[in-house]
Amino acid sequence: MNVTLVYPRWDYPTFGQLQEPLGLLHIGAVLKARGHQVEFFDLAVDRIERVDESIAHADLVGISSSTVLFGRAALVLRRVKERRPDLPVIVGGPHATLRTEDAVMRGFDAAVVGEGEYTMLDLVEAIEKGKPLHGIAGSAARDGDRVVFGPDRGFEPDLDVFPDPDRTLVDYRKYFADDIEYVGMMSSRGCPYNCLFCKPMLDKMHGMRVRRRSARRVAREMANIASSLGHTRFLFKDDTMVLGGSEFFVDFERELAVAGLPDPRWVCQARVDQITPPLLEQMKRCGVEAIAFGVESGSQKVLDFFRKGIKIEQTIRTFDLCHELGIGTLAFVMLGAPVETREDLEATVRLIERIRPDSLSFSIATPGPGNSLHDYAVEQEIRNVEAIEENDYQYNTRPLKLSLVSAADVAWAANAILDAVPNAFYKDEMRARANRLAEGA
Ligand code: B12
Ligand code: SF4
Repeated sequence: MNVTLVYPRWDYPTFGQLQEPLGLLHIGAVLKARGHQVEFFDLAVDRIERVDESIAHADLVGISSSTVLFGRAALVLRRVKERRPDLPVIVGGPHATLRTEDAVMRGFDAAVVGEGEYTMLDLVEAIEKGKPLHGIAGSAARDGDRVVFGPDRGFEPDLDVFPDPDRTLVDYRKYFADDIEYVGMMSSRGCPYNCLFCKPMLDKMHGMRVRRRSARRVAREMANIASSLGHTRFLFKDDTMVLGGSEFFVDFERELAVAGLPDPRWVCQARVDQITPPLLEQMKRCGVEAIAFGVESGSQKVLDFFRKGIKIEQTIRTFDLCHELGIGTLAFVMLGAPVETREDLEATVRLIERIRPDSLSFSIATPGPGNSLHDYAVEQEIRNVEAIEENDYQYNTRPLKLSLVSAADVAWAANAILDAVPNAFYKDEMRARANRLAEGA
């Protein structure tokens, strides 16, 4: 079958190095392994007219969408159906997982819940055989006026059985910016923590248990990328790559050498409470250049409200350790908690001044579908934005009604933390966002 895969990042305000949508590259890989032909378009770098050309000879379209992109996913759906009403269009990714029924009612022929590799293959088989799409495990589809869910698919326990994401579908030259040339990787799926702005949503996407790929498979994938594409810098997108402690990285160091890639450079995300000196030293031996940490706030009260499960002292200790070992740091900060006061914002500014991250990025606490912050905001009647798709964590600046601070206070804190980090990436763009906060947009 000919399958057209689309990432609908169409006119989405973004900056910095674009990241390849790994989920669709995984779907592309399993389809190709079964002998299907795949064309892939990311509308951040490809013109929509190329999708029009592709669907002229396609048997199926697959779209991946987060919540913020869902309106754009629906536009692509409409455009496809205007040209080829007969062509099945399937949606997967975070929004289809979290708002499955809505996705089907919006007109998609099927919506995939959670991990998509096996479900996509079953849907393709059903289409090939002319069978109905409803009733397939891990998906939902319309049967007359009803949305019918297939049985729960669960999650593949052994991630090593999946093929590597198919990177031949992507032209990395379109993604790299300035000196930033990272190829995205994933060494695990899932996270055992319980942050208010993330859980239980993430469990629906990646399962309750953390599943890891073997160090050998990860190292081999990196070596293949180095030999086929010539890239040796990687960005691990795992939520909890360092959860397994030093053990994984001891294996990783050995496997990188076996795979013929002794000196890769990579960056990852981690929690401050996971870091120990031996772990950091072992990560350094494996090539870590920088780590991004969810610092979130300098107020313990706000951290506890977010159910973040970290202590301010752990943040300070971890940043000190990284500085000592020459490992770069990025701090993610979350402003706009409904319990936050001016004093809490000042504590956050002081913490950032104290830990001196090399770079920084701030978001605004946003009630997304399926996260506990959303339930809290509904209960407390403090949502400012009713339509969930209109929330986007950065550009929609007032997702919650804040009663303890003003928009100007939040903007002040955003500007002050940027002032404290002279070399933050994309500082001008973040400054512009901070200033929009002050306007109370
Ligand atoms: C890397 C990342 C980014 C990167 C790159 C995004 C990209 N191009 O992929 C950047 C930094 C740009 C980013 C930005 C944002 N992100 Co982000 N991001 C992630 C992260 C950490 C990893 C994504 C990933 O590659 N996963 C690995 C792949 C294998 O999983 P997957 O994409 O889910 O795909 C699987 C299934 O979903 C399914 N599937 C996916 N697509 C399709 C399509 C079809 C047809 C089928 C059948 C199946 C299928 O099958 C895949 C394989 O099993 C996730 C958290 C996470 N753990 O997934 C958050 C996450 C997706 N991001 C999130 C958010 C909120 C954002 C932002 C809105 C934040 C902001 N404004 O700053 C923006 C919006 C970006 C956008 N355009 O959508 C939320 C999404 C919540 C939601 N309801 O949509 C997540 C879940 C984080 C969280 N815990 O809140 N993000
Ligand atoms: S925010 Fe990070 S640490 Fe917290 S639950 Fe989500 S993935 Fe886990």
